[in-house]
Amino acid sequence: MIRKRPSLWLKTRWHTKDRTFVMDEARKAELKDYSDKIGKNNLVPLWDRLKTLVTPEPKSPCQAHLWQYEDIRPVLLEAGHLLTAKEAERRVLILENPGMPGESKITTSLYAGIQLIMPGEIAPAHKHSQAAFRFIIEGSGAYTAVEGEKSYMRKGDLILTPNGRWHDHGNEGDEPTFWLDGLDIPIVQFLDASFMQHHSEETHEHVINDGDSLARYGSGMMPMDFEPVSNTSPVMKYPYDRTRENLITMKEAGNPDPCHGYKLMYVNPVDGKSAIPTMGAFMQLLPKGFDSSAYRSTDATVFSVVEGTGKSKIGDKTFNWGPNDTFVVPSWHYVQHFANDECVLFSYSDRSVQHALGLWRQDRGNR
Ligand code: 1HN
Repeated sequence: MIRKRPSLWLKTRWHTKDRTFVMDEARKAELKDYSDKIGKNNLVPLWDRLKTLVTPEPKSPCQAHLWQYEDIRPVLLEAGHLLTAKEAERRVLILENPGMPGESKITTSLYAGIQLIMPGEIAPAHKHSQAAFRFIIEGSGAYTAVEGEKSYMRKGDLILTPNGRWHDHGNEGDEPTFWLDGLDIPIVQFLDASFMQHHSEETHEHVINDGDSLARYGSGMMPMDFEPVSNTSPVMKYPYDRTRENLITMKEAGNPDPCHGYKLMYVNPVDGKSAIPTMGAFMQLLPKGFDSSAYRSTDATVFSVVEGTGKSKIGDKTFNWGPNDTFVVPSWHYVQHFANDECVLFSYSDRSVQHALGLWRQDRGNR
């Protein structure tokens, strides 16, 4: 039965400051009974939820955090003696955000892990809907092969694994090799679009030489009549020696950005957009003594330190970092970097997704 209550508005006081109604206990109980009743039919009053659903600014469970390489390296090596890469499929320690325990996420939209492959090992070929990149931290002689193109790893290289392509790893050298894996797992999970397949052979046939795609697509030229097969960059490896040289040349020209120092984005040479559609990746150089202006943006960002030591103030916390450490800056948290030495920082985020959807915002620190 619907009761008419013309006098309802008289019973309610409106708090303009926090936009809430003040109700007496009887009315609160009445509304609680109502929501319990309709809940049985899987119905929920929006008036109970609106404030948490639509926030005036980003409010994330993601926390600022630093993972020191010295805490990861020895325990990952220990795993190297506990199980083979083949047994594990991928021998990886997930960098799990302390604000989202059990979720295998470093930010709400991104995954990060540190992977180890021991000399002589292979990690078998598979493919999946999730896109990945490898950012090399330590060791050489190992490779990632994507549909038969082997990219040998050196510190600071970025190697792509576009979604849906066969990929395997191997270590032909004599050093354990460590890298940071970045994947768009939470995005694919959110969209319920995950498929995965194992290859019938342990490794895909290796038929294309290291550097082949870089030569064809990544040198300011393109093969005649080239038709891209996807919106991921056709360049499989962005070698650090090139990236570093570009940053040094920019530094020599001077005029650093107050927030970023000298910063470059890894792009798909076909369209100038992000090299991987679901993940933006960047490399920046901070000159010795650089003290960046406070900056915040809506893309929570994962940083991996390549060279140098320094510290970052993220919100009200300060983290001291050095080579191979990883840290995360949550969405819409002010970040300010201080470089003790000349520093090089790799980073990645979901900026490309937010850009594509018209959601991305930044604030260059005019507080
Ligand atoms: C994967 O395929 C790799 O290929 C690494 O190295 C980490 C995490 C979840 C799902 C697939 C790799 C992964 C992954």
